[in-house]
Amino acid sequence: MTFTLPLLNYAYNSLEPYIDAQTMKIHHTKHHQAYIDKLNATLEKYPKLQKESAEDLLKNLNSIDEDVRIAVRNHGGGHVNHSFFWKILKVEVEPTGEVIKAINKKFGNFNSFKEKFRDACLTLFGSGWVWLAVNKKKDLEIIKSPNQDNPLSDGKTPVLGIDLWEHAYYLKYQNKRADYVEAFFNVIDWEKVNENYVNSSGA
Ligand code: MN3
Repeated sequence: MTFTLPLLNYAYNSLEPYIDAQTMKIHHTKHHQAYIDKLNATLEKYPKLQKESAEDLLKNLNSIDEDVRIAVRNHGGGHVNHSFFWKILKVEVEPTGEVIKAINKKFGNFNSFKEKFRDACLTLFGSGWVWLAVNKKKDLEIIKSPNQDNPLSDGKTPVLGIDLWEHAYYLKYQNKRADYVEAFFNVIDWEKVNENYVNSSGA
């Protein structure tokens, strides 16, 4: 079995003006596809690993042959992270549901959460992701990941995540990561994030 590019259930221009159509198209068809191609090439000689889901590969990195572990971590992470990211994007959905109750409980209020999340985004050095994830204690955590690492590899389940590689925003925002992060808050599909939260925490 080989991994394939998931289709988006929305048009590339549907997140405008916050994320532009050209960025979405290149990000999906070129960057995400490249992770998939490299993951498939990496697993060519490892038929046993091909039977696993990409998420399971990331959850069990330590059990993967050292020869391909880093490649699976990078390209498998790239595939899982982008597949996840596309699904949590939708324009102007009001924050809603159990996840917002949990956010308010953990961070005091939504604005305080947003501030902490933004700080994490702006202090992440280089390329990577910032996540809101559920840890083993069913508690919410803001996590900074370098490269294409995913909280799944640390036993945590992401419910929300932002791609902070420049390819995610450079065409429209250039070096202004803060503006991209601000715009991102207008394209979070809180209904999907809530679904992720409820499924991960048993809330
Ligand atoms: Mn990306």
